[in-house]
Amino acid sequence: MNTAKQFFDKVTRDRLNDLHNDHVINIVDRMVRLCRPSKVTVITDDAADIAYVRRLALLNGEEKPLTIRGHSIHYDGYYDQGRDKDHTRVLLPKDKKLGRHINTIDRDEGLKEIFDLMDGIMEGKEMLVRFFSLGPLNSGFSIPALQITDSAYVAHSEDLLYRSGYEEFKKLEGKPDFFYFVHSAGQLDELGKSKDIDQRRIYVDIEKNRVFTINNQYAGNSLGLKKLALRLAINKSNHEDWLTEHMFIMGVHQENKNRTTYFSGAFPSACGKTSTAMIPGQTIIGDDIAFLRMWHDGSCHAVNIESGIFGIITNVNPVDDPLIYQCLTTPRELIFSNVLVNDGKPYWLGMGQETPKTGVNHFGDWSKGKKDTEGREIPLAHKNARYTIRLRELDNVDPEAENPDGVQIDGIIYGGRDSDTNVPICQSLDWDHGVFLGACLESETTAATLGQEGLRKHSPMANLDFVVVPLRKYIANHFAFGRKLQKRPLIFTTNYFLKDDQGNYLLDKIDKKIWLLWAEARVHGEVDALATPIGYIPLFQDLQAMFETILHKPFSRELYERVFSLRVENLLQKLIRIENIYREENMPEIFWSILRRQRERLTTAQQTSGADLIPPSGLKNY
Ligand code: SPV
Ligand code: MN
Repeated sequence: MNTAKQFFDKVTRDRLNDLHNDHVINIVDRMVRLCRPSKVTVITDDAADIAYVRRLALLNGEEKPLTIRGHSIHYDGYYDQGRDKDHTRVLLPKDKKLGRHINTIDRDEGLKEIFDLMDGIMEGKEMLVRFFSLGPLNSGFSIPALQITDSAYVAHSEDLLYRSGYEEFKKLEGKPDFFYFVHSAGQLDELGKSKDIDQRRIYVDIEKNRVFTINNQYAGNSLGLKKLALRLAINKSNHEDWLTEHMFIMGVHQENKNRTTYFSGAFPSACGKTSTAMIPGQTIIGDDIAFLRMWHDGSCHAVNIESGIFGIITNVNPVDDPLIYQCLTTPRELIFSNVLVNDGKPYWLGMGQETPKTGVNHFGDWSKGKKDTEGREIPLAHKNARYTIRLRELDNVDPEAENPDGVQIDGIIYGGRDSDTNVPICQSLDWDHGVFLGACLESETTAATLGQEGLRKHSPMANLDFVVVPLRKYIANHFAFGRKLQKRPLIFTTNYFLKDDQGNYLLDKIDKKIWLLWAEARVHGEVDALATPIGYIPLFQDLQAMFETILHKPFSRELYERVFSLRVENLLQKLIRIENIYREENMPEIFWSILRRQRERLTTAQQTSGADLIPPSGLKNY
């Protein structure tokens, strides 16, 4: 019989044995026997080991060096450019029910299928075994995670995005309290792309805190610690008493005020989450995933489980995202994915400069006008093309980013891509109302997931794709979390995407800085607000002054009246959609009572004003 031992050299064996954790050894053993790599390499926290991973990615062609020092390019497959929701399934034990929003497969059936597909999947390849910490080192928030992969690109990306945690695993003292992820890019074609794309599978086993993912390379599918760990952590936190959220964490700073106020914010993919966290003048802790817990003093503390950014590069240009642009054009360790490369230089959509007519992109050799096999014109780069960097590379990283105690969160933002319904910024009436607004979040789909763009989709707390517990449980956990807190963060909604009838955006991208700073001022009780049926909105004179002093541009009363109008009919329509979604979810009564009151307030306003669209000047204070 094959024993795992024959694949291991002494160094590998010693490194595993040094962890004194039989669970780890058994998992690695089992996966080696199943996947049959030609070599197994265990990576510790040592700088030389970590450098080996990057070298390997360059050596085997998964990444290619670019002209600027430290930059490299990786291409996922042409059909592997976003999260694959159809093939991401939760393995469901016979006695469990989770809810309609979750794509499931019978657990026994799923395990059999995936193990059959994984049989010998790493033949001829090197298996990398890596250890990470989801969250800061030495932190009560954090969860150790074991990653097994045959992709040096995946292991390298994770090195940029997560804290190395080999030593953290030793602290487990043999316990099985960790997540694990097994990935294989599968058979590769001559360009290094995953060949068996029809056998792409991402199977999430919440029973055993593990995920198997094969025949893919796009980070949202392949990197265990990103969206796969998010799903496992949502399951764990919702069976305990804390929150795992699809949120940035940032320090908000008013000019001339010597304080930092921490906010977290949940936005669906490609809706301004990273660019909010990277607004000039602010500091970033994380841009994607946060763990939130009640702290000893009754406040809410949060940590970033990551230590890097896997950001969308489309439309990053010196005007709209100066900090990110600067970082993408200077030497540092950085992986571009799915952009066009010409003469060692990367090009992407919306970069604000001339782009070449030829090069190599996610399709292969590209020239302008080239069509794919379905006859569609291939853009110069994919809309969901990305960059991967370490946060500590950035000048605007917050000094508390590695604090094992996290930071105190005083404001929470829920934002969606919504062309015609919500106002640019609104503060909820209270915590429960804020949870309700988060639960009602809708957004128009983007290229970050495979499938059609521009469809309005409901995504509670921008987290629906990852919620692997019943929605009732997930939302109820939010209500309960706030109820326990003695110092509750204020909750806001934002919408950066309002459009006029011709489809033009009504606001500039940079205007989001004002909404954020207004919210910060609300936390400190420094500005008044107008109470409306949907919550508190800013007063014109405050915004006018802020636009003037902060952005040095005028903000007209006319624009204020327009963007802060209550689109009552659309808001009421939205409540109908929300009601239909949650009707089947057996929601707690508090949810329904908030919805009823929200509807009553809107209907009364509609009747009082006799209009479907009520500008702030037409609203009486509620
Ligand atoms: C997102 O799409 O929300 C991301 C990138 O953060 S992915 O890894 O694809 O999830
Ligand atoms: Mn995300």
